[in-house]
Amino acid sequence: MPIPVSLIGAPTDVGAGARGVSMGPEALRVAGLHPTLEALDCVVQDRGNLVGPPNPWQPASNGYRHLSEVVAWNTAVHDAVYAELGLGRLPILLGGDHCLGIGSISAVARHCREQGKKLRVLWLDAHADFNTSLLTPSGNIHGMPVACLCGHGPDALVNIGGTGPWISPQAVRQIGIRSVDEGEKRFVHEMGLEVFDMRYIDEMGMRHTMELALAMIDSNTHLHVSFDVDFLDPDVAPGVGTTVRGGPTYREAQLCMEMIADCGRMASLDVMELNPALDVRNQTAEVAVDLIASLFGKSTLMRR
Ligand code: 5AB
Ligand code: MN
Ligand code: MN
Ligand code: MN
Repeated sequence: MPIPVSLIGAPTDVGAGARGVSMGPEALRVAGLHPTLEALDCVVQDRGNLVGPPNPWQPASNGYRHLSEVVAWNTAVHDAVYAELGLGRLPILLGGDHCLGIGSISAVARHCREQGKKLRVLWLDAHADFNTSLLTPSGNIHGMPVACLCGHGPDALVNIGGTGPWISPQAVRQIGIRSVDEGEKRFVHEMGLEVFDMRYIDEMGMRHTMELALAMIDSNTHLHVSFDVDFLDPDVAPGVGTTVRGGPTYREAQLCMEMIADCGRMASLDVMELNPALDVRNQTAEVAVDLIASLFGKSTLMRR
């Protein structure tokens, strides 16, 4: 059965520490995302790009950079993602920086609340993105979305689109983590987030990691994948603002995506933090599109 997919571009870097992820949506389109999905039995609608305020590039105030702009962009993302889910379509958010995971996942959680569905969020990232205004070393809100979604953040973000908190830490599985700030680390433990960090993946392997991350997902579970491209090792994905050495290889990442596809429950996706200004000949966008193809069932041996 063909899958109805909607592409939603969110060209902003208001939540990031480096400029340039605002060009991510176009780079993914140039790398052939739309035809790639169509070849995998998706019926694709490109909804174009959302609009929002420009990046004022100001220092942090009260622990946040650009809070009002971040709220405006996330409101637009929330509304767009929520609308696509209501149409029975699978939204793919093309970021843009990862602060937009707040708008996207709050919309998914709202949809699940209304439909009586369980939600599982896979957070593929080098970072835990669990900072608060008191813990953050930067004030950049792309380092805070998971905390905001769990109720730890400013009211305007915690309650975006309705009454938050939108998720509990128990709904989240983080994979690929290898850079967490000191205070953030303590808070991750305190809140009981389930983290499969790189040490875990090194020792246990990606297969075992994904078996655990996908455990207990049933036919009533909505699986959301939030893919920060800096999840990948910088050798294969240099085009991101915050590279961290020692990430999953190309094949480990492919296996991760293939196992998500096999579970058959992915119903929404974010592709975030791609920075074409730091890329070489759009190679990181091309790798991202390859991995998205695997998420949608492309398998090396055509098992389907
Ligand atoms: B990303 C850092 N922890 O809070 C902070 O790329 C980096 O969305 C956050 O994962 C990286 O500023 C945010 C140092
Ligand atoms: Mn992130
Ligand atoms: Mn990251
Ligand atoms: Mn980043």
